[in-house]
Amino acid sequence: MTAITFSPDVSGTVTDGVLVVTLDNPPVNAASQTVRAGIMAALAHLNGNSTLKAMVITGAGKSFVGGADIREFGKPPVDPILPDVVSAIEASEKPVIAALNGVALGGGLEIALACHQRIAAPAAKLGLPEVKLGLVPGAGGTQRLPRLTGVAAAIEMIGSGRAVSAAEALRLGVIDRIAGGVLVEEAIALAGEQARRPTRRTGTLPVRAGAEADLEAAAKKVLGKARGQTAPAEAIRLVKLAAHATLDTGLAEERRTFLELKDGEQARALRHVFFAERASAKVDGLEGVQPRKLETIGIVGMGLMGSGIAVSALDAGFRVIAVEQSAEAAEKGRTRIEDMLRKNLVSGRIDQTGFDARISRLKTAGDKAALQPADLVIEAVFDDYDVKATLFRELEGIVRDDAILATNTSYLDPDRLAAETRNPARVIGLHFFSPANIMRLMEVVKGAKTAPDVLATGLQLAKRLGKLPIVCGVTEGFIGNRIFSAYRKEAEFLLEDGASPAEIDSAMEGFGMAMGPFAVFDLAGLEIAWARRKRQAATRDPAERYSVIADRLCEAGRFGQKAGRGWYAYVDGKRQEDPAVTEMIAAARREKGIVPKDFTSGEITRRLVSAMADEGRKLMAEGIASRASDIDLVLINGYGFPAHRGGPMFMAGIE
Ligand code: 3H9
Repeated sequence: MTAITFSPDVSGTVTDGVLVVTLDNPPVNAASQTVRAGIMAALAHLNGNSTLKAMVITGAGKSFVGGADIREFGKPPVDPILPDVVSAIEASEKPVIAALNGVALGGGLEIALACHQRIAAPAAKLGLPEVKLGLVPGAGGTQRLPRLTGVAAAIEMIGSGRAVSAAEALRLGVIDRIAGGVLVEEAIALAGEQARRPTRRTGTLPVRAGAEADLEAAAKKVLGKARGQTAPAEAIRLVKLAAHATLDTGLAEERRTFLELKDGEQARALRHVFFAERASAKVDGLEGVQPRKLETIGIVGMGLMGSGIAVSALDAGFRVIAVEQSAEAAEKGRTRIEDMLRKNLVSGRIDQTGFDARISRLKTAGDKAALQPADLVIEAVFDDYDVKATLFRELEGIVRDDAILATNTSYLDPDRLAAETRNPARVIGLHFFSPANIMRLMEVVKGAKTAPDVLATGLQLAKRLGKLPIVCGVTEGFIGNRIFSAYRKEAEFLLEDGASPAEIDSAMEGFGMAMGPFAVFDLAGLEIAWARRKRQAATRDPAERYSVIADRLCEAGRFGQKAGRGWYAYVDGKRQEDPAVTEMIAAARREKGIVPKDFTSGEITRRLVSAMADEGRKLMAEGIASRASDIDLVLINGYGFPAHRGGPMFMAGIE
């Protein structure tokens, strides 16, 4: 069988009169210009050659097509553009079958939707994730998908950007078959069948509008999560348009919207986040370093954090040994972990078999000696230096010499802790965020003496847990909490200068933060930061600006939401402004002779975001963060910074 070359990454072979076209553009078969040109050449070959009756398109490697080539988005489009390729596929005289061997995302699914039949491998994943890049599908997705699934399902899929499994795609009508055996062979057989039938073109199918209530419910769900993003609402508008406009009108409007969004600020920011995530996985000095074997994770402390870490590790398939100080405390911890797993069972996130498997991999004990088989032990005990130092020394006498010791401290110095042990090279910081089974961010703290394979193992653990690991050096609070402290300080200076807690919170929420700073301080409790400020008092530069308002709140017992009062008063759990706090702020202003001024929300957000970026600059200069984009990812994934703004460093233009 001789291969026909259509472009550098598109080739074909012929079997039983069917042209089998393979796209081969590693790493994910993105629909780059040469792929698009290759498909056009293959279509011309198919329709110009009387010995051929149909065509199958499939992908080499793990992906069918991972989408349009995102790297081309900053540049002017080059012909043939994807919408034209997709239209040419749909218009083909002879049938074209999509054989979906792996992920078919964005433009990849749009190519498949224009094919006349779709058959998928059982493990294939299909989706239109463009909204996650601040876009709408730009090659017919908003017009063709509803013709197959109905409007409500298309709103949900496109508006959320969620990928579906082959089984769900079949149920929704996105694909026609799931291959039971060899995908391409079955696709060739399907092509043979189609060649004898009238061609079904997705674009000519009527749209099942469905019940208005279902449609509105789907739209509401999508918009509820969109928080300030433009693309999801635009996607809904376009899908609804499919129900009453002609295909051509719908496609033209989709293209116009796609191009407008593509050059917008939100899409630029989300593209930055996409590439930032890929860049964060590349860590200098780890090329060729093999991570250590990880099967059993030990956890010390089964409070909220330790239990969350245990659930995350059980979810990822690890064996977990979790210990507490006594059998009674261990039993309580076990109940907490089981309750968290049961919640996931009830919500349908895991099934009974999955629940049972997790429980069977969990061992709890009231004695640290049980940690002996662990490959890596994470301590999640009270954040006190002496407690942790004693624990690390004890662990050295229990675990194997090659087991890794990880601290989940938020503020203590992992290098100092490591120095308490005989082998500091096996100590690392793994800073999880609470709730640890949900939050995606994990700061992986590289100590001065952490061995490269220990760091590589920390990163691999994070990846297996489905987390986003960001490597950082040792500093008080690491990347996230150091920036958060700078943010806190600046928010308090803004109070002194004239803004109120509610004005600042409302400005930051309008900007897109999940919660405003003062609401967050109250939720987290004010006492930990107070204790830290007291610790730092002796070494603080007297010339440095310092706001006493938070200290006064703590002195008055206003420790936050749990205490019923903090920056706000909480009446029946509801947050409201408190005249007592207003007076404390006014008093602090008077003492410093500050004449309060009015701030617009734009001024508030600019000052706070600049304060974050300034601290980020310092972290880079100190070598704590290796890339500005890593800092953006920490803020976005751990502190509720809106992804569609790209992060404080992106906003400040710092690369
Ligand atoms: C679109 O399609 C618009 C259309 O509607 C309209 C057009 C007119 N382009 O994630 P990984 C790179 S919008 C360019 O680690 P995995 C990535 O940067 C697009 N490059 O692999 C990385 O490079 P490097 C809609 C891409 O196996 C490498 O591939 N599509 C693209 O864990 C490996 O990536 C999407 O939004 C791309 N489209 O996951 C899908 N995709 O090694 C985005 C990846 O140099 N992609 N790269 O750092 C994904 O979700 C995942 O990459 C995927 C593979 C699931 C495909």
